[in-house]
Amino acid sequence: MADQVTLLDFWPSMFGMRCQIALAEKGVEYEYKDEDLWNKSDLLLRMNPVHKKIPVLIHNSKPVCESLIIVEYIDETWHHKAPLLPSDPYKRARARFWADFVDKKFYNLGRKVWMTKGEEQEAGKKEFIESLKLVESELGDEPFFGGKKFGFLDISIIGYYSWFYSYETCGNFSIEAECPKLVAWAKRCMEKESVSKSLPDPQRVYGFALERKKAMGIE
Ligand code: GS8
Repeated sequence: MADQVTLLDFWPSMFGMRCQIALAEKGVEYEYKDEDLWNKSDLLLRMNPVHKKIPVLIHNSKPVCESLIIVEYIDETWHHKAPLLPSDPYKRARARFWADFVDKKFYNLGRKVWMTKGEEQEAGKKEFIESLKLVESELGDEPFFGGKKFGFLDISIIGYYSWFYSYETCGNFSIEAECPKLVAWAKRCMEKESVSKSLPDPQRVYGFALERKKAMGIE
């Protein structure tokens, strides 16, 4: 029987983008369901009763939660094509370390940049730029974080690129001026169809960010 694959997602989510890119790299066909996170579906609540968050991958009725775990699951399940994690254990550990670093830093610092003002925003911006620079140094002179090939760590980070315009506009700074190699890497990733088709238009993301700020009474 053919695999039944469904992705519960929400379009501006960099976590959901990771799953979309991994599925595209593997050429897996799936049903995409965009959730209303302010009115969650019964399916989402049943499939992720612990965190009640997207993304959730449902594979033959079985849910897999947490985006990095989902990307690893996709890599292991559809292992015949486009390996995403490095085969070398040390490189694999290193890719997981940096993906974990990105999860601990980028989302919350990014929110400080687009959601807050004044001193809090300035402090968030400073720490965000420091984190971006640390990640950029891991890239070195390679075309991708996976070396010559696009892989797990590239997938873990690239979704944030669709938010760069919002961070820059709300925070009044240029990520390209701070981290030119990182932005060149992001543009390289965008040449891949699996990435360009999975990332939303940065202007649309910015519109969403402004809507959220308005809804929360900021500005
Ligand atoms: C984060 C998912 C998440 O934050 C992962 O999958 O990697 N560590 C998880 N999902 C958010 C949407 S993206 O901002 C979410 O579903 N939020 C709903 C809620 O908090 O109620």
